[in-house]
Amino acid sequence: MRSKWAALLTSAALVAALSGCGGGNGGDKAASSSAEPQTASEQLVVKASNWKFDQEEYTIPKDTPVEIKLVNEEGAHGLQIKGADVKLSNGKTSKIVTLKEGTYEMKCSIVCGTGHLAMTAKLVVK
Ligand SMILES: [Cu+2]
Repeated sequence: MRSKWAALLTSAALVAALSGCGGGNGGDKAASSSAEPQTASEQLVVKASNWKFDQEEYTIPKDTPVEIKLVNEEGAHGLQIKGADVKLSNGKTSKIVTLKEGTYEMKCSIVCGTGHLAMTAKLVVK
């Protein structure tokens, strides 16, 4: 029966190894970050390029933790959402927020060039 036990132990070790590295998103940072204990149930990706956001209007659900994520596809842009305490740029590209129903103004928060002032969009929360 020695070989059977060996097989059991081997598979147990394998399971432990697999579950050890697969868990959670951004596992290494989760432990040290206490500022944002929430877990987002939705994600909104906003893509920025010279000089616009990829949509004129974004919609997210109200009263729901949503991770707002900024992706710079071209150039260096920021994302600020008025009234939602969101200010993203290259140093910090995502934030989890829970917003009340309404329409929020989004704009670029970095003076990025000639089209900077045109970089606006709407965030509809409903
Ligand atoms: Cu800008």
